[in-house]
Amino acid sequence: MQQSVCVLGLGYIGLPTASFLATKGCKVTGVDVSSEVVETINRAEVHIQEPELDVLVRSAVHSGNLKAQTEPTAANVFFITVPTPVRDDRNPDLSYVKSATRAIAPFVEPGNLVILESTCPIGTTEDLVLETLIEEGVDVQQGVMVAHCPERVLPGRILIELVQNDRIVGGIDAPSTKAAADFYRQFVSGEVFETSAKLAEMTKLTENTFRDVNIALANELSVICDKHGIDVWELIRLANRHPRVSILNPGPGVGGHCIAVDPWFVVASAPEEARLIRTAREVNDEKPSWVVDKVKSKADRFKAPTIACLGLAFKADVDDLRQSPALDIVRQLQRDEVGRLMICEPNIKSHPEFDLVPLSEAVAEADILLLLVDHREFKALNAQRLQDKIIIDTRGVL
Ligand code: SAJ
Repeated sequence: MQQSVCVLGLGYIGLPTASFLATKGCKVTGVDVSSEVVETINRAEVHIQEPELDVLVRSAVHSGNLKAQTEPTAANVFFITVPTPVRDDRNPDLSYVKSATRAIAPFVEPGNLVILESTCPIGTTEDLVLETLIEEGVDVQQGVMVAHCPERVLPGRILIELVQNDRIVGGIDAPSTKAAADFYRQFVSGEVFETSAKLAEMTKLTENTFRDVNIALANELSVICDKHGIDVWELIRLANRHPRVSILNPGPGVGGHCIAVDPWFVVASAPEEARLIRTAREVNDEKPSWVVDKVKSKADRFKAPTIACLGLAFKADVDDLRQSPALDIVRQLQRDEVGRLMICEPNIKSHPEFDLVPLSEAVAEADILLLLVDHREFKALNAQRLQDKIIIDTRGVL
């Protein structure tokens, strides 16, 4: 029997998942609250930039197996892939998970499987998803299965990692765990590990926290090295020659919608205990202001400096500006009128706040070259052309 799947939330995780399952023969309904997103997908087009995603979506829609709409429908398997942001008070915002669960409740029947893929605080699968289904009148005792299987894909490599990464699957009970794990085993080449819902939730938070804490170490080292006039990149390269040392890269701060967010879920769940995790978040959050101060100290030498700001995205070779430290830095420089800014972001066509200029123009006119993102275009810059510029390279690529 053909499996029917309903995917709630057609963003960076939901759209690749829905399209991938459709090309593997599942009958997929993709659901998004935005009618613009729905129309784009039904035209076999994409609203997000990710390598090969356009090809996959085209093939999924043309096969007749992927249809997008604004309301859920009946299915054997429901995926919840909606955002779980952090609020200004650093507490998780689970309102999208709640409303997605409410939206599917009228369609969930005995034997169905509900999988939460969104990264979430410990206990969400049981205390929010399961409880909401019960509140909405779903008779979960009749064999409705609920599990958490956190997404783990890296933006820029989503379609590869969707298939190849190992998966952690934790159900609310043994049948849920088994059903969800068996579902993934049909499609992924990585290993599928079975555990409890809570442990699956904490595993995902731990992965992103590990990275945040390690980047914080690198960022702190970069500030210390600057004070001592030491090249932090050389330092890390040499220290990493030790067989048990592997320091990550410093940068202008940590961005995106995952690593800069998820550790706060751990802190919120254990505010007294999560001391290192909180401090790491603060170290990374303070880095953009440190970069701004650095630019100001160099700009002071000029009457009216032109500053080329290279990159706005949160990391290399993506068009995603969410929680981007580069964007934060450029905004601070503009607000403080530090100089004439020439902003270059090759991955987007335009920006509502800033005029974007071509790279060659920015480089030609700059007194100060501020490299904020290690996009491939910037890595390829000819050192000869930069000789007379002051370079502030937050990514260590020039
Ligand atoms: N960054 C540094 N230095 C580094 C590595 C990264 O400053 O050495 C910065 C990046 O520039 C960026 C931020 O950290 O601003 C995050 O980038 P990333 O590439 O480390 O991670 P994301 O946010 O794109 O994706 C992460 C991944 N998690 C892990 O690698 C543990 C991905 O596998 C998750 O699926 C994703 O979060 C998610 O959705 O949670």
